[in-house]
Amino acid sequence: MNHTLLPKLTGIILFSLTFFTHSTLLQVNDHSSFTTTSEIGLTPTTVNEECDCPELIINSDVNVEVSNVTEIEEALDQAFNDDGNMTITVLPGTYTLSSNLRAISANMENLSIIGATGNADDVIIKGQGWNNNDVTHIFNVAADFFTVANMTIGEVFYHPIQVHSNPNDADDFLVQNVRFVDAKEQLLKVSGGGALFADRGKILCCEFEFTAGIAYQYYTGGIDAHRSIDWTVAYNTFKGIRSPDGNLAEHAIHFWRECEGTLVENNHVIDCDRGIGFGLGNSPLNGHIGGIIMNNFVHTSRDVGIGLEHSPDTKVYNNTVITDNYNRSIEYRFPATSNVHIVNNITNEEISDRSSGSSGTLETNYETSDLSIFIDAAAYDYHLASNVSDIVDAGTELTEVVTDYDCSPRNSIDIGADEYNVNPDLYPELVISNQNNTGLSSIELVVELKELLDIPTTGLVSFTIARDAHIDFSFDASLTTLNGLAVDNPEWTYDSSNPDFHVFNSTENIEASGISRVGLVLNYNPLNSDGMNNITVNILSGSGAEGNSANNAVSVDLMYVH
Ligand SMILES: [Ca+2]
Ligand SMILES: [Ca+2]
Ligand SMILES: [Ca+2]
Ligand SMILES: [Ca+2]
Repeated sequence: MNHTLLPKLTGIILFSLTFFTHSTLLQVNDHSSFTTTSEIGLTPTTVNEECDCPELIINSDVNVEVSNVTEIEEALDQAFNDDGNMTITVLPGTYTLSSNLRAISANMENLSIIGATGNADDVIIKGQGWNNNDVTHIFNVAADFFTVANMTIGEVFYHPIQVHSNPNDADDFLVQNVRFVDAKEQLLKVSGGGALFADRGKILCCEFEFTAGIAYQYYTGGIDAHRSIDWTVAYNTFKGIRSPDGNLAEHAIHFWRECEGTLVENNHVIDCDRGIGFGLGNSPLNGHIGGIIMNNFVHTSRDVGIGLEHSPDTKVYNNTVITDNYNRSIEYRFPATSNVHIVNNITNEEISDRSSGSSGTLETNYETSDLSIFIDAAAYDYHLASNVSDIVDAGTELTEVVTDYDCSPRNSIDIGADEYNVNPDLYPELVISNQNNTGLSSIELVVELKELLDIPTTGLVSFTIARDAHIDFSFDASLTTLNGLAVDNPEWTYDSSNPDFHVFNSTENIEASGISRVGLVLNYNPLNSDGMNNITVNILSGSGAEGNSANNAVSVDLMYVH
């Protein structure tokens, strides 16, 4: 299923379709996978069930393919000499470094290094093992707009990736669909030390893991970020970030030392010593400001799931946090941790200020020791197994939380990271034979009604098409095929009584994850003029028990000349 597209793209898609001229079959919808096809075969990766990573934007026309370590080194030399502006496509294979690659120096802006297949397992770049300092890093980054994607990196003495904020600040860093494994220290480090900040980094759809289920020493962690502003950490998985020693490992996700505005959402933390942390201790030099931690599944094995320490104005919304061997799932500590807002979290242990002088507001959190409310807590799957009345629809509505851990829509918000689906969600798509009409013409239009949440509709489903003087049709209730598609007209009735809309009503339920199609042959009349208009289809809110009206409309532009 590929039914989550960034909503902001919808306008672009509709706009671009008007420039397709003679296609015979165009599909228009809110959820399609219309994307720019890249010459290097990038495949968006799905981590959570319905969360798609964004299409990678390649910054340059200069694309160099590499298939061995020497070619990687030569490509990096070229990127250095050309001041960046290059894509290096890494063909499938295992690349074992015997010394560090050239650092990504500040002049090498707009450099992307991307695995060719889109599968992170197909390209492996590794060092000589965690205890051999011949290779300390894979990518050591001081340049702006550096992108790395679609590969596995690790087995190094320090960090698979280090992003610098000093003396050059690497802004707009992006890592996507990368597996970080088996380094001696933190798997991704953002280092501080000067007056500058690394801004707007993004860490998306990655995995951070010690493959033995435990690290080599306590001085390690997942993401360890200093002096970072407005970073996004989303759709990642963290596993086995655990210390073998008495001292704890650092958090799976830790932003501290003058970080600000971090968004941490839709991550899955599994069997780590500590989960998500903003700030550390009681010093502003080690603190964090603001930010949001939401829609995460967090499981820790030795210490806190979510910890705020010297972290004012931080929001902790709709997380599910299970803490083994520790009696606080969420902590907010020290006097500077003020005005925090902790809402709609499910925890198995308490949410506590530790009587440390911190202050904030707690609303509609839910603590339970009964892990049978989850689908499979033993496997760290914290989706709700049933309609628990104190959780489902029992949350506080929050403008920031519009989707859940699965990127499914929220409606009557639940507590915790997973929204339990009790209603189906329908959305429309249009398949149209022709968007350009000269004189009187015929258009074959198929309206598709698709169910998104694997729940069947109950009761009447209704949709409308706005009336338009250019368009006339007669509904054929016996039609079963149109434009190469099977259509379900016998299961629909047409109501012509509304002066503003053509109204269609179903006589059958739409199956879970099913599709029902209505086929129409439209007679199009330009009415002695030239111009553009559109066909707009809208599913009636609540019809068929459908529970999300945000995706119920679709429209397609029509060009006409007389
Ligand atoms: Ca900066
Ligand atoms: Ca709900
Ligand atoms: Ca869900
Ligand atoms: Ca809907």
